[in-house]
Amino acid sequence: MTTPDPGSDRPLVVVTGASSGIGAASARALAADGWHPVLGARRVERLEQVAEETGGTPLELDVTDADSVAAFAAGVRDLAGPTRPLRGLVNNAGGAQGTETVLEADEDKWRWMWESNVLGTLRVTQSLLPLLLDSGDGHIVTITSIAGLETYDGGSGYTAAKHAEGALHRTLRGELLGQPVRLTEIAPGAVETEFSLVRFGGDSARAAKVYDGITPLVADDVAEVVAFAMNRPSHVNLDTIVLKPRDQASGMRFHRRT
Ligand code: 8X3
Repeated sequence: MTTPDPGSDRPLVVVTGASSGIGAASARALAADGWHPVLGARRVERLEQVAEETGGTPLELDVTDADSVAAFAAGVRDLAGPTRPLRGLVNNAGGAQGTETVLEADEDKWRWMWESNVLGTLRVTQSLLPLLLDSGDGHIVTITSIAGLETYDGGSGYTAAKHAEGALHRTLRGELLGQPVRLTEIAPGAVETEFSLVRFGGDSARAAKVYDGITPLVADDVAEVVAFAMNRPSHVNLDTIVLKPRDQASGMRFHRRT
């Protein structure tokens, strides 16, 4: 006798960058709302922890590597089926490296930001779109950033990549018009996660300064918005959602209490 899979009647949602931060929090929020999260990231051990908490499925994924994305997509295809369609994709993997001016810009950091934010989102979206369409009611949520809507000093590599990622996502809104798939762009401002630690190459003192004297958003604040958007009825498409801490007016303007 085989053990029934408790996730078999829950729709699948792929979450990239699911090992920590906004990705892990989104997986938790969606699991609580009845989704079966398929968790993609490079750090498999951490993914397994999130999988345990959410009843989800961990699958190794490096969005900067086309072969890794192909293997990941094959794994998702194996999990999906008529009782468990792939109905959601949360494009969350990505990040920033450095705060050099344009004059000092480091090409390797730019390349990594384009690979992880732009081409990563392209690869994952391309490979999963057929399954999302087959479900008859798909939804793509892309976590961009306020950096996809404005520029700020020292942010050129990241703002350029996030603008491009936003353009890719928004283009789909037109190209897929008439097809059963919704598209939501969520553009957060300052969220305290590992984001700044990665940006500053592991320098925790510099990372902490970003949030000095403000009350930043936390990953759960964004995750609640992801889940809210995905749980609207099929005819309701929340198109673009910008969320910032009350203490932030723009990428460069904060109210700091210190
Ligand atoms: C992170 C927000 O303002 O550092 O995506 O670009 S910001």
